[in-house]
Amino acid sequence: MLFGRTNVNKFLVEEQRRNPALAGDFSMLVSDIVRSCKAISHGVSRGALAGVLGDAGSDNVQGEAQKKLDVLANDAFLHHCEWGGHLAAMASEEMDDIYPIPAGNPRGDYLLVFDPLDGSSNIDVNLSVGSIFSILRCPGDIAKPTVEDFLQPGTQQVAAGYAIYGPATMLVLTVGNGVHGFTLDDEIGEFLLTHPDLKIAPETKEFAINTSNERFWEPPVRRYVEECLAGKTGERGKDFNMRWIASMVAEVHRILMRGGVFMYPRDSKDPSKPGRLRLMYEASPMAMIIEQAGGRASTGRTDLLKIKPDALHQRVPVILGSRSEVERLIRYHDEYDRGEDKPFTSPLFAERSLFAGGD
Ligand code: AFP
Repeated sequence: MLFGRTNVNKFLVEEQRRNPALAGDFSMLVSDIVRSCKAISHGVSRGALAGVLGDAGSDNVQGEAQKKLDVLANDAFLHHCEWGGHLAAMASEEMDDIYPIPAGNPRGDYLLVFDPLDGSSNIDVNLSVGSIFSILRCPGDIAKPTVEDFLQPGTQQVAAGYAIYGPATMLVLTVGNGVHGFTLDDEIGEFLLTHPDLKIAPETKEFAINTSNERFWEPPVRRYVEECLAGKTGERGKDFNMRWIASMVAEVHRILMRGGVFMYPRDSKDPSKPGRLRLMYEASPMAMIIEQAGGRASTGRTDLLKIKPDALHQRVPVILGSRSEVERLIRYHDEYDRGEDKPFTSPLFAERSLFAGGD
């Protein structure tokens, strides 16, 4: 087995031969992304030894305090992906505006969107974090890429993936032909195919949601969670487990490995934000991965992949994972919107007008 495993480069070349639509330098672009992830993995694993823990002393466009590793990971993506000639521009959760490929470097007709370090609150406590990316084609003039070029629904993604920096570093990738997992072999510096054709179990007994936000949830989500908590004696007739890692990459990875449902739903915490997670950097790429693995991804009312972004840093409600659970949650939203849901135990959530409205 030592020499038998497919590395990510071979996998990509084979995918490109299978699908001629993955034009020209696609596999080389993904190789640049892979190099970024290896560099970030190295920084994350060195932690305090490399002096990379702690705050950077700056805020990102969302007004969130940046960690040193947020900034370093962002720089790693820019540095590894700006010179290859495959991209017209990049957009990052950590940058206010799009980043056109600097003058002097050749440009290609792909766009790269990324969250360089997801789950940054986990960095300083040595827990799992990850990077998320999405590749689009540039529909406009590659000499003058604009924000509008990036505002495409998730269905237009050419590829999506993430790297998880956990006990082992893994890369999980889809180019529209299933979802495949590669594990980084530090000794040879390569990602090797270890988890081909991942499929999400359709049924589950695990859910992930930040229950400290319970008072802000809409009634359909409260109904779902109440039923899970009631366990064997309740509506669902089985006991559930709850998990919360505070890194979407880690939650999605667990769901890919053994099923489950992840929710960061619409809530009333901050009326200016319809959800916590970012559509282009988190929701769309993860939705592509989840659906390619046989799961389902929704806001509760709309398929995540069908949403055309209005803005680069737009936020959305996210419900994704095992198909049957997500479909149950969609049904609960529908029943609530049509006034056909069951009464709720809490008077707060029986007050329909508090949460009325769409996504
Ligand atoms: P950061 O990368 O900005 O730390 O955010 C991570 C994240 O967007 C997502 O990965 C988690 O699911 C979510 O935030 C966790 O948020 P809370 O635990 O604070 O609710």
